[in-house]
Amino acid sequence: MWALLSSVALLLVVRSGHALTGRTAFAPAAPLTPRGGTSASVVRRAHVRRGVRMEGETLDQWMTAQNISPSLQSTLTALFAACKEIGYKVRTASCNKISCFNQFGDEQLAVDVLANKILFDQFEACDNIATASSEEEPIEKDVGGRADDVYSVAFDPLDGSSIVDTNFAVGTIFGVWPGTKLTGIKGSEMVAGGLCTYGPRTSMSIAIDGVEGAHEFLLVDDYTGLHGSWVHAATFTAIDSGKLFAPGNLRATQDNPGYNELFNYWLGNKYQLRYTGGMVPDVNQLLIKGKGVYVTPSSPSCPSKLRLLYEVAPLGYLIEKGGGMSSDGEKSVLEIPITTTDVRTQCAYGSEEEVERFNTLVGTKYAAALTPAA
Ligand code: AFP
Repeated sequence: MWALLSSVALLLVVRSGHALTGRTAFAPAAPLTPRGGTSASVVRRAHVRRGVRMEGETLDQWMTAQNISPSLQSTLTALFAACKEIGYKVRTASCNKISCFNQFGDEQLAVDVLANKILFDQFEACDNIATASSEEEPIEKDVGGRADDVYSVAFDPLDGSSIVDTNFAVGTIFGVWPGTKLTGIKGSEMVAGGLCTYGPRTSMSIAIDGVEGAHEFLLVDDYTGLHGSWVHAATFTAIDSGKLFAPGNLRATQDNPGYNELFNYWLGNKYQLRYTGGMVPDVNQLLIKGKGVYVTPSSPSCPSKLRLLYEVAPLGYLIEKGGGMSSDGEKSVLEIPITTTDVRTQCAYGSEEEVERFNTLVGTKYAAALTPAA
């Protein structure tokens, strides 16, 4: 009885705290601090109340413990807040045969357009973000951050928009660079990069400069009506050899003999096919499973459509920090100069052994024509 009463009391405190602050369910930066408790204590007590024990620090606790600078913390908080909202919009979208839509204000917007808007809105409200560029709007856009310490963010707001109607997992990809520029840079200069997966669960995989490994955060229900809290769930430090393959741009096997040979190697050696056609879950599985390989090679008739700034470099940063390797056929994708927002490249991610095999069999024979002149 006492347990039931205290549960109800906790719920009321949380609800009234939310109502008093007048914040929306997806408000960014400031953590919820209801009277009589911190956000962290609310999350922990709420889980215990339902008999579910979620271990792990909240996002704020974790970032502070990792000594991440306040300016980068506020940048990442804006990103996590946007992804939480996009996850909710994807979960609650309605779809026809071509697209999925959701409400934004009084408008019906396709979810990829909505995701783009949500990210820009969050970034414009963050004084530490100076420039942002989206695969949907491939320009360097001044988003108003004027703090002493500023960052620039490149992102693909909803990768896999062609599979969102089939309810496959989709995701957001992002890279964060110091300063105000998103061209004339390299992936190796990133200070954070990662992806958010909107699948049965909403999860964030992120790597941050100065923090060892790659890290997974899960969006868990905190029973506050705020659509969940981010909790640190896992650390990834190794991608080992293992017979799992994800073959992107498979049509290129028809006129890239090296890719054809690589594909036949996987089949002949009884590798396990794990490919959804969504780059976010297809690459993220390498961290989760701790093994395997993802490739998108080019061929004369089917060049890779993947963009270095919005997809290839951020995922290369994540995979390399998570203990794996990336390549464009000969070198790390983090070493390719990002001369324009439109540079495209083939790529491979995975264990050292698998990526070396990609370099040997696929190499760069059909990669040269990919990068448009600066
Ligand atoms: P969409 O956003 O247009 O659906 O493209 C997604 C994507 O760029 C990437 O997420 C996939 O890895 C790739 O396309 C899959 O395409 P193919 O396997 O047909 O090359």
